[in-house]
Amino acid sequence: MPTRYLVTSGLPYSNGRLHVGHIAGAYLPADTYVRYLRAAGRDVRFICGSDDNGVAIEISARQQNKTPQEVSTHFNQRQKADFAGLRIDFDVYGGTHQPGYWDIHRALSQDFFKRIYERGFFTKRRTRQLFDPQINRFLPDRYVEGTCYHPDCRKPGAHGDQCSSCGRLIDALLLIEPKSVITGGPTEVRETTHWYLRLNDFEQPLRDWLNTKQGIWRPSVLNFALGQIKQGLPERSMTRDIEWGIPVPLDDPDAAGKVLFVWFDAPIGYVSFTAALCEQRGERREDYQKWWCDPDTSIVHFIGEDNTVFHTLIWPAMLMAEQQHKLPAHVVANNYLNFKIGGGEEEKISKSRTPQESPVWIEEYLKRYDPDALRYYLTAIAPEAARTFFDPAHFIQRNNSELCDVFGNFVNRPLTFVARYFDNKVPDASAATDVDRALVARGAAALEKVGACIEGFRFKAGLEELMSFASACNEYFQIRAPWSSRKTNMADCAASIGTSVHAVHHLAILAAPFMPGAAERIVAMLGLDAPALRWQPPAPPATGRALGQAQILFTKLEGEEL
Ligand code: B3M
Ligand code: ZN
Repeated sequence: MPTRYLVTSGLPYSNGRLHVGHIAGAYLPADTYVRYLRAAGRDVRFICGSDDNGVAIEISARQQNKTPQEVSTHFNQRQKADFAGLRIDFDVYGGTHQPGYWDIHRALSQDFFKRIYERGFFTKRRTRQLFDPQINRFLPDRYVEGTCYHPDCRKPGAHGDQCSSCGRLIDALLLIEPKSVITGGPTEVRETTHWYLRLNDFEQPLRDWLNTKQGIWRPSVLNFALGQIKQGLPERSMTRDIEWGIPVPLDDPDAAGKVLFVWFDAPIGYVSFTAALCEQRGERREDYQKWWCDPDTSIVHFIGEDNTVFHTLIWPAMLMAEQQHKLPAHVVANNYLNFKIGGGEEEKISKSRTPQESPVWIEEYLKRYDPDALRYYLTAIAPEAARTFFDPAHFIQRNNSELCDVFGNFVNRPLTFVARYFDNKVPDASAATDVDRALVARGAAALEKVGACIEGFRFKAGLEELMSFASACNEYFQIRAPWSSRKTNMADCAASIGTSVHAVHHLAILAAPFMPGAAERIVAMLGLDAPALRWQPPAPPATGRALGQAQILFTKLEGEEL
């Protein structure tokens, strides 16, 4: 077992608000994983921040008549607040062009580039590139759109770097009928100079490394990456002709005015934010190496499916080329989460088409609803193996019939019983029966099973295990019927209620990685505090100990509300 875990979530571009699809993809599972690891006593750092450089931000700024700095800082703050509202608690939320992070990020990124340069893995090449004559500038790959040239795809809407339909890498110059995304006009081909990372030099090392992950990583991720290698990895330009970004650190007139490709510096953000975090905690900047250069640290990247190429091939190739930092132990990729209302069509959540006040935007959701309810639903429908969709009616139904009627109901019944008939003190469970002992054993087994699911990145299965324990608790309560034994056999009644209180404690521990707010509310109702959430079978509640005040755990939602 590794001694340390460095967990990252893909860095969101700081030019838009977060929606449920982002959260389900790269953030919620990572937060669940981190909470579990911490509860299990492991040493973890959880790293994220915004991806501020590059052309996407530059274009947004142009459209809004603002500077890239203004746009990226605004959305960096917005995203940070959204994450906090959902209780996605990073140790650091940096930003690749934000005050407090930019200096260190630029320095580390330039060092990275220079090391790869010195080791000879870049080819300097005079090339032809698509140019938009209307605005007199070269078009970075993201800003060219055309029809995919892969014969079995041929779909429109392919970008100059990657096809959004088939997901394969694209050479922009081969696109069929390329158009400028900025002006919509036709493009021209002109000459420029760039530095290309020779990915093909790493085909064999990448294949060997990926093969060590067989049976450990999700097959979809591995097969995709190995499939790309099989087709051959073209060299990729790591520099760009734009202004907003990290200057290319070479003493070469051809490098003047160019910046690093945003996908070159973005993953280095994971490293630079770790270094910034060390400084924030009063350590030295170099202490980040304990997390990035030490074989005892397990580095885990959580990402959305469209980032798979970069995290399984290009970033690892960069690491192999520069030779100072460790490769990730895991890359956990989720599929897209779409959106669907009633019997309507499944659609992508989009800045322009999805209504601004829709609760699929996290900012809107948090104005009205409980973050735990969303965390529950997004884990229950997690797109771990295939795309899934967010359906508001389905969300309400699962909130009401599962969270309220099963989980909340079981927590509420014994606790209100204790308040009513036992002076709100834990009753004496010494008359416990085999049925009581079986429930407690089942709780301990659930801890093992859910823990194994989370460590295996099967969050949905872990949540199902938790809910099946909650159902078992309800069945237990029905069978033991304390409302009737209260009249006939008080010792038996006390044993069933004491056991139920113990089971509620198990539920709090099990729920904590998934629904931290609910877990804290239960702990308060039990009259305990945070250490009670350690991932281990809890001791039986001491007879006579006073409980806190019982309250409703989850709120029912009405159909019309969403
Ligand atoms: N910003 C892409 C995205 O949001 C990108 C992730 C960077 S992770 C280093 O899809
Ligand atoms: Zn395609």
